[in-house]
Amino acid sequence: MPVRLALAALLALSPAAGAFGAATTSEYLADMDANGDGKVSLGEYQDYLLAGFRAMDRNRNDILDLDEFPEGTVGPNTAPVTLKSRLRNLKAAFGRQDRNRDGVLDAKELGEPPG
Ligand SMILES: [Ca+2]
Ligand SMILES: [Ca+2]
Repeated sequence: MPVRLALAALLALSPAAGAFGAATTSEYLADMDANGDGKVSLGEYQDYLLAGFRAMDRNRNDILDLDEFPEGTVGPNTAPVTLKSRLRNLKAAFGRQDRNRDGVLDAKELGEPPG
């Protein structure tokens, strides 16, 4: 099976991956909001956005090695991505999106792109 098809199949199997097609911010929030309290905590945010990483990390070593990247996305400067660096980046993005700094994202904050 070509790599791209295999990846698409993996993403389709991942429950959260389909959520990227969520039509509205409130659907997006509901998909991320694992405990249903109407807000998205850092843990929920990271879990949701790591679904793609986990689907791509075929050998489950918490590193996306270059041979695990989708075909055609690896350039001369592409470096492997570690789970640790991905978590750090997501934490930084979460912090930028949490405009009122209360430690959670509400629907309004989710609807605004991180600035
Ligand atoms: Ca790996
Ligand atoms: Ca907030």
